[in-house]
Amino acid sequence: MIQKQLDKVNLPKDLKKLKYNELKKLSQEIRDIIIRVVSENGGHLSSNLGVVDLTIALHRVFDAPTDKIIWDVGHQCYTHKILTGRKDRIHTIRKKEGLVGFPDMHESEYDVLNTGHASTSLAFASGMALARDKNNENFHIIAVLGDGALTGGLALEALNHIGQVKQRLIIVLNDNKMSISPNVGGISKYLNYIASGRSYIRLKEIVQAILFSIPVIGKKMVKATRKLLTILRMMMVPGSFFNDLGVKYIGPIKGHKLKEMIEAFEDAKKYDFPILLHVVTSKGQGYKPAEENPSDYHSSSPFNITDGQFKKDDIRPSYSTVFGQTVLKLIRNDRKIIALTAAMPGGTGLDLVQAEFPGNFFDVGIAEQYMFTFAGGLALGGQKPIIAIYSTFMQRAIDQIIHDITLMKIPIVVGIDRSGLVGGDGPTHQGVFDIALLRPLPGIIIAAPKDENELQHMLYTATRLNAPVFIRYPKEPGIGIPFDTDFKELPPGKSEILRTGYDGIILAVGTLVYRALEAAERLEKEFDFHLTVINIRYIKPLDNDLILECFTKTRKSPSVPLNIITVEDGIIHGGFSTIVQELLLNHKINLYNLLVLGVTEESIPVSSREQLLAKYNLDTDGIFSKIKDHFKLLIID
Ligand SMILES: Cc1ncc(C[n+]2csc(CCOP(=O)(O)OP(=O)(O)O)c2C)c(N)n1
Repeated sequence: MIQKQLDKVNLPKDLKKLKYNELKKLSQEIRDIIIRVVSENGGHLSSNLGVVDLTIALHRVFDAPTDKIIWDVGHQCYTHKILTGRKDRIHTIRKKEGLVGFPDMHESEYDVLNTGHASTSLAFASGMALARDKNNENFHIIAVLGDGALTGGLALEALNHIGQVKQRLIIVLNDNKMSISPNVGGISKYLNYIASGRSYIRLKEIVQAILFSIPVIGKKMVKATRKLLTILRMMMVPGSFFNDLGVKYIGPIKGHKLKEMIEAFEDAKKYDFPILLHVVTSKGQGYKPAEENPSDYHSSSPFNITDGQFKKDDIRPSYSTVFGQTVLKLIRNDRKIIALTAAMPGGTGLDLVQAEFPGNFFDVGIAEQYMFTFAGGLALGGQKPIIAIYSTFMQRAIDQIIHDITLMKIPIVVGIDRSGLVGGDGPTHQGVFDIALLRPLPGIIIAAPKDENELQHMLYTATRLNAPVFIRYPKEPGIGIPFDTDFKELPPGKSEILRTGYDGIILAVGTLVYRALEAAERLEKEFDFHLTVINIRYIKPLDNDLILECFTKTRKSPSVPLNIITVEDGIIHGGFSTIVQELLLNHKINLYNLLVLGVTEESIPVSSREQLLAKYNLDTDGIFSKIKDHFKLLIID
């Protein structure tokens, strides 16, 4: 049997023994593994295929874990995990109790940081390099970031500072021209320009044109000037932007040529100031469907390897799709609406708007902070911005939301996608903090639809309100109910009673309402325990009147405690349940028996959404059992 190259490699040091042709074979073996694993588990296929060669070259040249390799975002870490002692567990990636899909310092000493959010690598590298120098240590620090991550303000702030402090530090810019979608903005254009070497090509054309116009000696001189052109190329192509900032630019380097990269990385060791190696790679390299359509395979669901078809059997629309479709409908009637995304047009459903109304759509790049303040400016100018953003990435813009939007009560609408528990990506991508972060902010409205119809009606209502409105919805398919064709207003501060019972009250938020409803029905059947279920709809302002009225109606006598259950898809500390507790306190309701159901841990493990809901007792079974146990219900005969 032919021995596989990967059989010889358990740790990065083993790469140093391999010849170039063996490294090339290894690269193919790793690609095959990544394609197979992602086709089964889902995951970040195209970014990982793009950096197989780059990762091999880095681990061949540097000595991790002494040298620190920092992966920006970290979604491209699969080859790194395979080469750093985890090849036997790579098939568990993104699964319950499996490897995390991002670097995780608790998982391996080779993972320098926990990452998931973009553009952090340069700031960490900068701080670590300065600390290393102050400690008189002597290892290399290598930050690998993509051209997408470079559009993030944090990365640019770091570059600005690195150019000033001038720590010894290696930046590898992995340029594949793509964020999740094609990269946007001036920096991206600039990188394309230097990667294509157009300035050099133009110069070469001019020089050759002049020389050819000189009779007889022209051709000889062309040859003689080749050397000169090479020198000129070195002078012209290098990115003056980086050099002028104080970070030496080297490149462009071909990111699928192992020898070229290995030589460049070896050479990089000699500098004692910050350098940036511009490595040009191709997203999806080695798997045709991903090469042709890198965005679709960026964060891929499972697929058939032979034809690349995704294995989706659920035809219910996602909340993101409903959001995108609704914004589209709204723009058809009101061209002042502007849809905004920070590098997530596909994930948020706003690609639908981009296709039909490109003038009413802006992808600002990985620039969440900018997006909120930009939206503030648009709104002050009379436009009607609608932002779609993942809950986890909104965390980055909390100051802009407070200082630039809510303190001035600027009316914007925000769709908080992937709110609550998020499957697959692990702790860095959870959307559980948004209620707790937003609820103290003055004058805002926070809504949570129970299904896709409520989402579209809430969005419609939000565009008619003169306030900052935040609508949170999870990453899961809609309920699959018939879709209302006409919009209707759902007045802020009004909840909905879905069923009535006089043994207690469930106050449920968002799409967990249906699970709470089902649990209540089972409790009635099996335990003769009758619960009112309220669909909260608006977390802020809360429908105090309706809730207090229900409390009054439900209390059996002044001496019997009121049974209350809160159900929310978010962290309980500072979340919805604390709003209910404030209500009880403010209205001097002292005699109650409260069961709080929500997320109880800040660091949430890797699992599917359904597994996570079950873990925190937020699925139907969990809500049912928790109520049964808490109120000590006995089976009826
Ligand atoms: C702050 C933040 N916003 C958005 C994202 C979602 N996101 C994950 S990867 C990615 C694209 C990154 O592009 P790039 O850095 O060029 O890496 P590539 O995937 O192309 O290798 C985006 C937008 C994120 N992880 N963090």
